[in-house]
Amino acid sequence: MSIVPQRATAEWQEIDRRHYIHPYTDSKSLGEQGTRVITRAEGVHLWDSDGKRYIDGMSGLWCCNLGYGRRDLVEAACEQMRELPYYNSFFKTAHPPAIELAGLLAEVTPAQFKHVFYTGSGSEANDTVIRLVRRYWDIVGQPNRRIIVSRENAYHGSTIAAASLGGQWPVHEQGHLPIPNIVHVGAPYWYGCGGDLTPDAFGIEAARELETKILALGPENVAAFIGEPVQGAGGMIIPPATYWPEINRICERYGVLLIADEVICGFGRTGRWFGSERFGIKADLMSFAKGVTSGYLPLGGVMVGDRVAGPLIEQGGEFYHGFTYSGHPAACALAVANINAMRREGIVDRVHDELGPYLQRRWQEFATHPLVGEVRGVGLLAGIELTRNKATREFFEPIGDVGTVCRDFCFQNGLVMRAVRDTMIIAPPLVSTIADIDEMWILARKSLDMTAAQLGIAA
Ligand code: PXG
Repeated sequence: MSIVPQRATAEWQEIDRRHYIHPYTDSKSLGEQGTRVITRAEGVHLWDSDGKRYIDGMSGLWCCNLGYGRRDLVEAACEQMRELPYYNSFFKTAHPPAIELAGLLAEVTPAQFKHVFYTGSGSEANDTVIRLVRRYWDIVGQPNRRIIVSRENAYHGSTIAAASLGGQWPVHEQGHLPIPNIVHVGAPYWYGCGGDLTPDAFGIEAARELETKILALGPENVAAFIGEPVQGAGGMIIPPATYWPEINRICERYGVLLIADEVICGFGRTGRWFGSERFGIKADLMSFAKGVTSGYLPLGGVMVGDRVAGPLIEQGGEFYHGFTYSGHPAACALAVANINAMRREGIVDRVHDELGPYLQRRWQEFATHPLVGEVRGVGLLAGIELTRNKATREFFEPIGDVGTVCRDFCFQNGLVMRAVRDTMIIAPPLVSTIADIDEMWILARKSLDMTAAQLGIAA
């Protein structure tokens, strides 16, 4: 029997309206509309409290990589809860799931990563990154290296530190951010900023902004550079092929630590275990969350590369940092089951060889749609940038309204897609079938056509 009572949708909406402040939401306007209540899910489908079915093109929030309703994942967590529902890793203790997961993570991450620090989320992981970076430079005797360089449109989370790393100015304005010693350079967003340059030329130029910034600040003051391999919540910004190799070169040249935020790209999303492998990023630290448990339970962490782990462990003494839920046993047990299932079922290879290329091929068909300026993607990530004028890549004014219209049509048509400004985003579960991708394509096409019709543009 369900512990949560069954109610009519309107009743839930009323309680929600009275008591619930949602994340990233205008509560007043949600209150007027009424919240959409999702009650159950199976595979790649969701159902709401009125029984309407949706195909989930966003894997929840870019996390439910193995889809919903996996008994093996649920059982792993339940069994662990029965055996040991909670214990911590402070004060020289640990428990089997956290230890086993650490070993597994060292196996599936790039070779320089042999150590993990657990957190409860991606935001906490990026806060931890800042603590690790500062600690590292203190230990190795360069305490002036304090500044971390991030990028416009980056999303690294919602705590004070993670939101400071983020590059979304309205967020900074609301939160009186960033905290000191965090600066930003431009994003490798060719469509929006590349002008007449080729993508490859623009990739070099965007990377060189980092070099210019390091030289202006003084390399002796620069601690690290952080970037998502692909900027997800910032609008599916896929860097040109030239970008990351140039970032590697610059970080190496000035001794700056390189941090890959793998919260979205990690665990198979790009067709490799980590986005760093897909783009050849030589990272010293890697934050992760989301896909490590397919979102079934909250878990995040930082993979600590040898360059940082060596001094931290050998010379650092006690690291005054940790969370009550660092390495929660149920979440770790579930993550072990999740990674084992990914290996057993060949999920990453399937995204690389079959599903990713299929999604990209189908999504490119949208490029000829009159509303579409660019289709870009990698693996099971894709974005459709909507435009007023295909030739000039002109944005709609005000930015974001057309994306919201299209997003609402998607919901109406039974497809979950996310709009970032006027870019429609899809990040389907890694266990989707070809037929699921086809269903998403049909509904996305219908939603684009309805959006065009509303704007008076012939589709
Ligand atoms: N880094 C990246 C790259 C992310 O995408 C975080 C860190 C923070 O993780 P937590 O677990 O603290 O949320 C994220 C989270 C969206 C959306 O609307 C994206 C995220 C979270 C919520 C909404 O696209 N990404």
